[in-house]
Amino acid sequence: MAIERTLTIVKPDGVAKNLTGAILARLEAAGLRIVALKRLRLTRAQAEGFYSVHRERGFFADLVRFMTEGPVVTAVLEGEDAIARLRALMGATDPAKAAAGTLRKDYAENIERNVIHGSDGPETARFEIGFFFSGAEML
Ligand code: 3AN
Repeated sequence: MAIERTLTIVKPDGVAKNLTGAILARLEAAGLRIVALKRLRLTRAQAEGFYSVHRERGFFADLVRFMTEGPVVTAVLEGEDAIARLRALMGATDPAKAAAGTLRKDYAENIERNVIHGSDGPETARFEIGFFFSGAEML
């Protein structure tokens, strides 16, 4: 297995509920290492840019509104097979379909307010890491 880097976001619902530490602790306990970390409030333009692959979807406007409603905490995670492992720890997009023991099963309200984002592949991870962090911010 290769060492990979991936991007996670504790979404506004997770930050508002003070779950940032609990969520990051679960990722660390599973062997993923935080190599960069920041808290910020996305502008509308940033949220639209980050989720531009979804711009034609019916839920896009709601998604942008949700992702800008309050601060998020975003991190770069490193580890073996980090991209797939983060996705497995998150669980399915819809928490009603998420497996027991996943973050979304435990903490998410619904398919939109689902507490955590994780890159879905190597190309997305590269784009998403570069969206938030410069090389000098990842050690
Ligand atoms: P994931 O976050 O599991 O990769 P994506 O990339 O398909 O899921 O969707 C991005 C985000 O868009 C989701 N995390 C969720 O907040 C929102 N979303 C996805 N599908 C729906 C939907 N059917 N209705 C409302 N929001 C959705």
